[in-house]
Amino acid sequence: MFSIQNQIVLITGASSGIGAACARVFAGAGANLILAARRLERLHQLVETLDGKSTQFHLLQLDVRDRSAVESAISTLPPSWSNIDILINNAGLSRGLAKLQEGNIQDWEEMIDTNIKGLLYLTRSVTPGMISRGHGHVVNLGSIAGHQTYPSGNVYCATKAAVKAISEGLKQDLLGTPVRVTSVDPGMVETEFSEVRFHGDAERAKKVYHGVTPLTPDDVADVIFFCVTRPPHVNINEVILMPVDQASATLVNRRSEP
Ligand code: NDP
Ligand code: 8X3
Repeated sequence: MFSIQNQIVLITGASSGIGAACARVFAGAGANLILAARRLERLHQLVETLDGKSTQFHLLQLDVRDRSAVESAISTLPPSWSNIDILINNAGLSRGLAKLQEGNIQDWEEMIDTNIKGLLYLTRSVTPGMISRGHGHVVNLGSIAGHQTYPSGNVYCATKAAVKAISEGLKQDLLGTPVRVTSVDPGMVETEFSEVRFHGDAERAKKVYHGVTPLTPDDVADVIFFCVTRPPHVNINEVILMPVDQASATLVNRRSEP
């Protein structure tokens, strides 16, 4: 097993859900963490709850949609933080659930700018250093939505299909280097995801998980941790994980209806 003790791990979207769970798992294993999100206060709160033995933290208030902010955040990292070993491209969101012909164009742009362009900006800024140091791992958060489009999921599903293509393309383009690429593609995970999708409608968001046992953010973080701790010659390209109560993007076993 590859130890991540003292490895530098950059997690985007660490202020909530899967990103925060990754921070907990990696801190517990002694990695040094760069935690990025727009809500800096949330990152401070998270750090207070983490109990990693020798873990150090560097917090970045960062909107991944802002190309120059991403470039500057990475290029101005203090020297002790600049050699990123693992990049977890987790920041992402869905906005709305509407038929394409009725869709909100601002919602589309937010998803495309965050889930595709933000992920690309980070990857473009971080991977050259990994190549020159001869060491690194990029983990992208895809989704079952990148494999199967569901009704009214149109643009969100398209962004995750793009993440799938980007992960495959990056793996091809890094061939000949030791840098690894993994796409972790979950089904239903209970986080703030649905509340964000429904623009803060908590009641509607709760119904998404009604009558099922969804994945937890910790379940996904465990899988990510497994992927990055394989021996250096092993690359896990893609993992699809879903709850036992889910069989596809649209087929969910609900024991009771909301
Ligand atoms: P959460 O809403 O709980 O967390 C999303 C995180 O992304 C937050 O920390 C948020 O931080 C961050 N984020 C959003 N926009 C930006 C931005 N412009 N710049 C920087 N950070 C941003 O959702 P999840 O934990 O569920 O989502 C994490 C990833 O997992 C996403 O890519 C999502 O698509 C994917 N996923 C989720 C599934 C689910 O069912 N929950 C299933 C499959 C994949 P802040 O607002 O502070 O900036
Ligand atoms: C999040 C899972 O199925 O709601 O990517 O799109 S789903």
